[in-house]
Amino acid sequence: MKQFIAFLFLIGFLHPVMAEDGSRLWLSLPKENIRPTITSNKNTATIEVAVSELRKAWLGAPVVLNLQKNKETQALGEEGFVIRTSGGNHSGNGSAAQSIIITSCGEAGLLYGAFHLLRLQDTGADCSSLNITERPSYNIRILNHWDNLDRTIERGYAGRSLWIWDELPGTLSPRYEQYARANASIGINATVLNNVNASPQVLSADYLKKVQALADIFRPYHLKVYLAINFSSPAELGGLPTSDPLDKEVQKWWKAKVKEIYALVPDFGGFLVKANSEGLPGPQDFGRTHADGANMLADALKPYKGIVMWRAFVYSPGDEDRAKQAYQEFLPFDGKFRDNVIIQIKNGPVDFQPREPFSPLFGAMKQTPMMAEFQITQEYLGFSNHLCYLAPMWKECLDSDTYQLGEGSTIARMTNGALYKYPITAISGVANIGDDVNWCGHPFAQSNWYAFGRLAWNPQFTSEAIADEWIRQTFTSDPDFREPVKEMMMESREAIVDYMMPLGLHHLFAFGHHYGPEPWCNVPGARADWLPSYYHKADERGLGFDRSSTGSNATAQYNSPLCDTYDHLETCPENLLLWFHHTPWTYKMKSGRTLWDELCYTYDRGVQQTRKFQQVWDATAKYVDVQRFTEVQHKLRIQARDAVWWKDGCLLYFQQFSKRPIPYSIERPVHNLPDMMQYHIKISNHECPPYGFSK
Ligand code: GCW
Repeated sequence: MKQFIAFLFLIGFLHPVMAEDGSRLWLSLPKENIRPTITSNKNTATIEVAVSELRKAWLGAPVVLNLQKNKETQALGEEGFVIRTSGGNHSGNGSAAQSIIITSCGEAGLLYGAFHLLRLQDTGADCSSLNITERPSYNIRILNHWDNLDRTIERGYAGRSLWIWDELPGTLSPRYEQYARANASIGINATVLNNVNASPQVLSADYLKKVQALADIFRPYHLKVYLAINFSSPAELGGLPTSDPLDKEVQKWWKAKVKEIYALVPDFGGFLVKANSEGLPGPQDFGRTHADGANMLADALKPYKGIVMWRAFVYSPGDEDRAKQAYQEFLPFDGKFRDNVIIQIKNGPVDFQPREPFSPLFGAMKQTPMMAEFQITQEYLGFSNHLCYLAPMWKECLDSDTYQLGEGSTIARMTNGALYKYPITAISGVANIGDDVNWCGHPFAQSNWYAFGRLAWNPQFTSEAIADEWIRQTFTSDPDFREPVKEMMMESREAIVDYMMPLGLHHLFAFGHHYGPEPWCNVPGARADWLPSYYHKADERGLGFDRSSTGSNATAQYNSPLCDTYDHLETCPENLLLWFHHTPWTYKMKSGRTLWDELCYTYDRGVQQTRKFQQVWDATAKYVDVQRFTEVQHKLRIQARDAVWWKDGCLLYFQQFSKRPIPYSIERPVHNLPDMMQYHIKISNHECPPYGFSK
């Protein structure tokens, strides 16, 4: 053992790349020697952060931070900024320029400008002649933590919650500030601290003091705090006989609670609400509507400029196709919400699957602000074991055309104020952050936190450009590392779709934890819509959910021409085929293969991709420190093994229905279906490895 440790120490010592444990994230390394002057025309806590960030790491020309209202800065808003170089002869990082001036009409703009300048430096941009204007696309760029008060995290795979509630408000972990700093560096300006499956306790006087302590730390970083609330808090916490939103005492209770919150946190953002969803309480428990519930809270928050983010993630176990229910339930309330309510809609109509079509609600509401909810944590994408760069998946949704106001009504433009001038615009992501040293469990999962921030700032950025920035800041700019790794990131989501759920398959997951495949899963007494067979509908004829006009008619929820495109087998995009159509095994795909053969080839392609990722990564050893190299290598091995497990499990199971051979040119199964049906991939909720199988 001792010898082994000595060996590890030696390779660490001899290794050309400085040791890193991932805790730095993508942030600039402090620089020791060069100290250009950094000045500002005003001093506030936020401007001080901006100044100190530049003092720590900026190597170029002197920088002036200029808080100034003029026509240009006012047009960019308080979070927007201008960066210009002045004087000097221009070369390299701006050191030849006389100075660089960052101007904004808001202190937040100066903070974001400072981080932008550092990003330019760290990504190797030419800073000699800058003329940059930037403003964020959405007003609210918010993380949703599904963190419970006992520090477990629902669907969290990177350790325990960052918030050490027991110690707050007395003891303040240094990580609180580091968290705020990381968010500020990518423009995230809001955070919901607790799980949408909310405990009423978070609104107790004790907890609100803890919330206050966090808000105080976050404030200089321009990070606003929001809370998820439990709709029956008036009864459960306040002891009232009811939580009926039309009850005067209930309304009074919420008003008093909101007043108490703002006394502690004057810039509190508002509430996120999961109501009448998956067994949680809500207005319907009292015969009231989503609008009644949301508006009651909105009225309490309005005097303080607080908002309500009301989630549309609702579905019940009846006969109706789950994918249709949010639309059916919410559309009747279009235009019935207060102006400080925004409806938060998951990207797809079911639930963060590796691939879904976009939620048709985005193309339906005409008088209600809507915001997208993405999942940064990889509940359905291999937890923090699988390398999956999510920007392409989010872009796929944001760039989807809803056709609501004709061509070009993309989800990005439907929600960011381009097409509707609502007072609030927002975008949210379910956080993948925990107390692991590297924050996100998988070193590459950090790229998803990063990408969420960058896309929330500007959904027009390309996934590739964001990956490029992230790699340069997190690892190295060396093209021999950067290019292959970027390609791997860009292909990673599609690879996962291929080996987990290609061609529009969805929800084939094991019950409860959602890690491995269990298309056969049948938990006695479980709700039908929580079981894979509800979604894949495999039978001797074929595979897939008929959501066309001959089936559940979910296709009709999309605007023309999409409703027709999706409705017909021949025009439906093949990557959504089994989402919308129960398709015969013999159906001829565009490749000329039958559906069955295509399915086999696609699963196999996914497996082959994971092998390729291993090769790509192993070849990067000399560019990466030992710790991060080994961590990724280890996780890619798990991923490659899981991919085979997925392929064998799904193909062998579906083969029982297709009764066709797995094409002989692809890899043969290495597992037996009866074994797979008996064993589950073993995972524990908080840490993914140790890897193994259990009964
Ligand atoms: O994706 C499902 C998850 C639940 C989650 C729920 C939701 C927080 O499996 O864990 O609960 O969605 O989004 O409300």
